[in-house]
Amino acid sequence: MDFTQPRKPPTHSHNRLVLQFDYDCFYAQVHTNLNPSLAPPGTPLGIKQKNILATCNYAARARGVRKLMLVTEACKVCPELRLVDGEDLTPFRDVSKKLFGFIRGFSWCGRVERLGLDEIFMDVTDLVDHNISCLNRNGLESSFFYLSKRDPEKGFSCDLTKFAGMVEGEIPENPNYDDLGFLRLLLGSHLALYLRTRIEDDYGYTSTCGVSTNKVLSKLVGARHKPCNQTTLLALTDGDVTNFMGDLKLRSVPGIGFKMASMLESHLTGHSPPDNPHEYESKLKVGEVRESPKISPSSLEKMLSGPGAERGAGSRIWQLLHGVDPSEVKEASDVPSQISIEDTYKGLSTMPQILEELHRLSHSLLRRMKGDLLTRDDGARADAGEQRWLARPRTLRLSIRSWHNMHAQNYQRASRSGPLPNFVFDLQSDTEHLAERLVSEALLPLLRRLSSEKGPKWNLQLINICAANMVMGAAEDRSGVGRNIASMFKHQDEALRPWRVMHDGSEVDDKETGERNSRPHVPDPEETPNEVQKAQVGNSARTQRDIGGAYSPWIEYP
Ligand code: DGT
Ligand code: MG
Repeated sequence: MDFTQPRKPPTHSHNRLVLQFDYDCFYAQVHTNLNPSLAPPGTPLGIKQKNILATCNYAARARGVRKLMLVTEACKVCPELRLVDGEDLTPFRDVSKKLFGFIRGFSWCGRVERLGLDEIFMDVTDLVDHNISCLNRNGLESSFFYLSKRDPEKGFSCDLTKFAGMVEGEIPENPNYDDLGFLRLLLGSHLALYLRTRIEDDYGYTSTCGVSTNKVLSKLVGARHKPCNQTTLLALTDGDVTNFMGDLKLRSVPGIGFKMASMLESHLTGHSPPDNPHEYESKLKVGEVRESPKISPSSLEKMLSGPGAERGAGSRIWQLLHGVDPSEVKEASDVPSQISIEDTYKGLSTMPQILEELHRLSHSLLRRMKGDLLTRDDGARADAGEQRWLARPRTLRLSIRSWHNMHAQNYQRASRSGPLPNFVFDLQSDTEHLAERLVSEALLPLLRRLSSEKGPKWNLQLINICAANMVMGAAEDRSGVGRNIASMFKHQDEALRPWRVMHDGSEVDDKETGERNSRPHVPDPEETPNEVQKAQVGNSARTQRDIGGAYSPWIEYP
């Protein structure tokens, strides 16, 4: 190893302000709000999906119940635990959409990004900078935060002699109110409190928020005080940021996966990496890695090299180790880049079982497409009020994961794709009928093409069906939405860019179309990096998840 390679720390940018919201025990709050009698205050509640707890409320956590515990184990730990089935994701998605729309309404620049169902990033630099320019330094305790440039009455009062919520870092005895970085964080903390209070008062949802200068830092600091609280990372210098990062566990950094952490650990300690990195709990701290002379952007790049590796990944990890994250909060889009539904199984082996599941998943997919891609045409056409497709996916992809050798935990994921038949856009036919046709006319042929992947017999552990390759408007669309096709492609390109290099190594050639189906595995846009990680801990934790949205999480390095 060349120890002389440059280890220059990356440069921080302190000129943005990013808020990260994360609703507390989200699924549990959704069910409690739908049915308050379910869990009066103090009652432990778990949301189960199959045999696992997707989440539990904080009363349950206080009694030792944990997210992703087996239901049997949770009931042993807390016999009074109330359980609700959370397999139907519709209520979670509906609430998530509603709250996202609400928060987005406060943004001036539109940079509001949803990650998973319960996390939102919001770049509020413009709002905060405008308020800094209006600041009356002689009356800080009775300040007014303007939420609109045009309407001076729209806003809220706040006391800017102190931060709102918790602060990570030293608050100076005599703060410098000319320090733009300090002011941004101070004002950002009050905006965060205001928005959290509104979400709670107007909709009944408590949340946690992180306030910092980029997405990674705001997410990391937001997790410091849970639930129902917020934390501002008062890090005004590069040194403050690296200090904050130094004590964190490597695995807690969004974007650093199990494999990466175990690889780094074995690189630093000289021990061979564990057989199954997913089950491995690395205790390594960010600081230990960063300070090691063996680690540099180029050594990281070498470590990450291999088929499908992204160029520049070494520098990106080097940046993360220093808390540097140049990624922008993406502008919200009304159109998801793809919609997909999947479910996991203990091993589907007979054709009737597989057909039944394909039918069920198709039904969900079509319902999702209608929910996410149909819009009311209120004026562009003579027959105002008619529903039309905002966008149409062109490709249907069927992916399976099947056990080849259950004892060796040896499974393979494979997929085939083909055109999504036009009949699915027929608004006159009922969804049940369309789902049946989709199975028989499109999915079964794809399944037949997958039969070479199944081993001696079908033994399916996962089925995923995905409507991809979204095209805005439609050929027969007379309303002019088609004009946006170029910008849609540009947006889609941008949204998918982070994954372009992440080949799902087990995907196979799509022989019939002649194209290599090496499309990177696009992580579930409604799944946070955390969800990806959790799902890897125990796949049984993943039950039917429907996937859609152009809300791109960061790259999850393996
Ligand atoms: P929190 O944020 O710690 O107060 O708790 P939650 O429940 O909000 O957890 P979070 O933010 O990690 O995830 C949001 C929701 O997403 C959660 O209520 C259930 C679901 N979820 C998260 N991870 C997984 C997973 O690995 N499997 C399944 N099935 N659902 C998950
Ligand atoms: Mg949450």
